[in-house]
Amino acid sequence: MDPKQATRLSKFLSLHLRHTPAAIGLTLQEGGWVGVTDLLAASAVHGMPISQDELTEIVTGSDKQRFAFDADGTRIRAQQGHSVEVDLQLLPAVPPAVLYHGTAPAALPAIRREGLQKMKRHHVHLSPDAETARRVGARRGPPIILTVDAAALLAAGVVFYESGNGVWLVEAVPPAYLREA
Ligand code: HQG
Repeated sequence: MDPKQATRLSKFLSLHLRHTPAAIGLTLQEGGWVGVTDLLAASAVHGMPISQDELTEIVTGSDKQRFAFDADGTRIRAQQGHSVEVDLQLLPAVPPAVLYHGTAPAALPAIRREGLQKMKRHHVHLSPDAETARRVGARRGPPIILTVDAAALLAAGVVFYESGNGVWLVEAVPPAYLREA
């Protein structure tokens, strides 16, 4: 598929599998799943026809593994990043001792004051390595990389979840657990 078309379809899927399923007549099932047939039909009706092959290419070819099929391939979901209320049924997991968060200079004063907040998403997103965090931060300008003392947060009782694509999710990170790299 032409990369521009892949990006266009991927953005459409992100929008409706994370944020506005109802806008194309979908309801996310428990776990954030929707039927593949329902999704393809709804997309076509709403001006974005996607073939089964294109969908498979987006799911398997996405650099960030944004989407996943279920075991028998009949349902699809976004792995993380939702703003709609959904229980992704993620299991608590033990994170690496250090995690990273990439952000923008403009957010720093507030982050120093309040720590990392989940803002519009369900969780704060943390990266397993500094390079990934740099890329996340660079979406908003020159990136700032923060180091998160995940071991200390875990010891303090904070629950960590790992999304299917290697993003670590937490409710919040207080300023005491952050260091500016
Ligand atoms: C910042 C993309 C002010 C936070 C990426 C970030 C990632 C605060 C922004 C994934 C704050 C929220 C997630 C506070 C945090 N005051 N600003 N107290 N606490 N912030 O997009 O982590 O392409 O919701 O630093 O690659 O940037 O969607 O989160 O700048 O993996 O698959 O508030 O989204 O993946 O922004 O990105 P976001 P994020 P996808």
